Amino acid sequence: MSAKKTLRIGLIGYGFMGRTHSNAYKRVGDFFPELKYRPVLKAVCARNQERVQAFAEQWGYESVETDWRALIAREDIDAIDICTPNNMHAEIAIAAAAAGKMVLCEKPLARTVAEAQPMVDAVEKAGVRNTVWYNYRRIPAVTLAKKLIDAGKLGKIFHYRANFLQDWTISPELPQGGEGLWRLDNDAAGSGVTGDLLAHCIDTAMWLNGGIKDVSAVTETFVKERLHSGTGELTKVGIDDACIFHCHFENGSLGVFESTRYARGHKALNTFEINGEHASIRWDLHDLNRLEYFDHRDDPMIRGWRTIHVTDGDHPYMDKWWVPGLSIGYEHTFVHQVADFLKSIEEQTICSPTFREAQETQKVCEAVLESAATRSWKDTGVNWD
Ligand code: SOE
Repeated sequence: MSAKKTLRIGLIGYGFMGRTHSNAYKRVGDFFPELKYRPVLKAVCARNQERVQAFAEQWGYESVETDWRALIAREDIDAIDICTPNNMHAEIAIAAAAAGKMVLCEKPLARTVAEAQPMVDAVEKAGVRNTVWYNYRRIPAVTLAKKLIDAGKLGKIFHYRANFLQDWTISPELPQGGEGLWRLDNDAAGSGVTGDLLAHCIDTAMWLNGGIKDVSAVTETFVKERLHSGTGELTKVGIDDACIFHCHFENGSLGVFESTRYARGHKALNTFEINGEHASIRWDLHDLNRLEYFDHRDDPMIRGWRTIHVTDGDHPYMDKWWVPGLSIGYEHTFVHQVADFLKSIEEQTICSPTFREAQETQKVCEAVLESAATRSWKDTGVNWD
């Protein structure tokens, strides 16, 4: 077997996403042996020397840095993977692209469209490979949904319905800011559930059903003040705790989206349902290996919702894992995205979603927040060809 080429990874940030990405880099070669590139865990970077050293030893990174600029300057790093709070994405990505590094960035691309655009410009000017970790596209059932829609199985689409419901910020005692709670600090995150959770739903929706043309939204901040971990002061909350919006898609269909982190009884209920002229499909992250399908063309005597257990070898990605009937999990979506990224290097293609595609999702998020703030419909300006 010819020697593998290496892709030397420099990871910035080691939280929850640092773990999912590191796991994916370590496992991809075992399950996608045909790939010509293999990731090397070259360095992980974070401010706290002791904690980043411990993470490096636990996961097998060869070295550590405490200044991301030093990491980007290293000649022995090929790709920078950004797992920081959203307010750091732009500066790091722009510097990495200027240094000729490939850039993988956690979602959302940035806090605003204006902050994200120079990121798109930087990677395209430098001609470096780039992708954004909208990982739910790479759940086999979601990829299968894309194949069914693109094959015309559903026919003309009339409705798209999506939820992303969680419950972890309901306590008023939860501070904003600081380790793991930056998502509650508007300065670090840029928004609440809109950029954190609806961004996933919007990316999936546009990937499956095309561009979102305009939106009408309502947001709410239920807990108005929280202690700020950084200042210790009781501070006004600037994020949206919950968001509901409806929209027109470019293809004439209507969309309804809801997200909250106050929904008792739901830990990560990410769902979509799509209704077409011939058929409907629906999917739920809590049962991620299944895609439900209804086809009006079935014999009326047996017409009804059927469950496709998306674990057969001819289902997307599933030939890489176990045997039919045995499921995979959330963590496999990151392995799939790393595999697709490595393949895109080999084939000189793109690994979707690119920064440019993720900027379109950013435009919808921003239009949603503007619509809610002005209690009016907002055009998104999305260009989703
Ligand atoms: C928290 O809401 C969170 O971790 C998001 O930030 C992730 O993107 C989502 O996949 C799970 O929930």
